[in-house]
Amino acid sequence: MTEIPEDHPRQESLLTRHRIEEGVEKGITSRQGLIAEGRGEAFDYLLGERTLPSADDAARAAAAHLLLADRPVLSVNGNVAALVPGEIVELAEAVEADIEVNLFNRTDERMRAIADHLREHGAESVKGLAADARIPGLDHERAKVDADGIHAADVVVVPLEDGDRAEALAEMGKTEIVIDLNPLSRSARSAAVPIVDNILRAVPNVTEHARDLRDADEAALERIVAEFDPEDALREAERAIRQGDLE
Ligand code: PTJ
Repeated sequence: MTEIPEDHPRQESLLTRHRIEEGVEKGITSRQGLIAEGRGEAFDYLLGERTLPSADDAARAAAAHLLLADRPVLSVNGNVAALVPGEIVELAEAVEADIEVNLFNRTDERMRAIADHLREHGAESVKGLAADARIPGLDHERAKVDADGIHAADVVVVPLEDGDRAEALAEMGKTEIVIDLNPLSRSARSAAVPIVDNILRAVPNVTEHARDLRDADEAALERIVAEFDPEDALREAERAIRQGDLE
């Protein structure tokens, strides 16, 4: 790849593109993942490539939900694995969550490549390969989940998701934490906690909040959860995108 100078104004996003490209070359990310990345980049540009205060509140509420959960699971697809493999493992450790691979464009090769990639980044166990349960009401590959993973989870983190599964999981009564740069997406709109932020910033931010809240008692965590309003968070993100005050 062409060397990207450190002072290049788009250095960060060019490096991110390169990671996604590498993911495709390694058989981790789907080719559609390239398109998803482009869409995300456009929203991030309009947000000023920063974490809005409302997204930070959402990350804190997400951390509180995860710490309160009995069976939290972090769902990983090809873009997530390419962009934040080590950060997902750190979050899983901080909140004692399982990691499960769940793909829209599911093949055995990609499932295995992603599980291996996550193990190389420190994951001790990776679910998703058993696929011994189904999410009701979904007829595509994303319906395939592990009975002791996403199927049994009470809180699920679903980053960069398509709307169908997000809605189906919400229908199953699970608390959903969605990370998506598009505040108008169906996934963000069906989430108990929509984090409208780049996954590169959002995952480490949730981990930081989780570490900060590690010693908080249940009542304090429940207060953080109760005080968070998903409608406000979506409205705030949409306002920032529409009104944009880019410097
Ligand atoms: O790996 P697979 O087979 O499961 O496929 C994964 C993709 C991402 C290809 C699939 O889920 C898909 O097509 O997703 P969509 O419908 O394009 O939705 C992806 C959403 O993620 C869009 O709303 C994007 O704006 C958003 N997005 C893209 N990149 C980022 C992002 N959100 C946060 N951080 C990003 N870096």
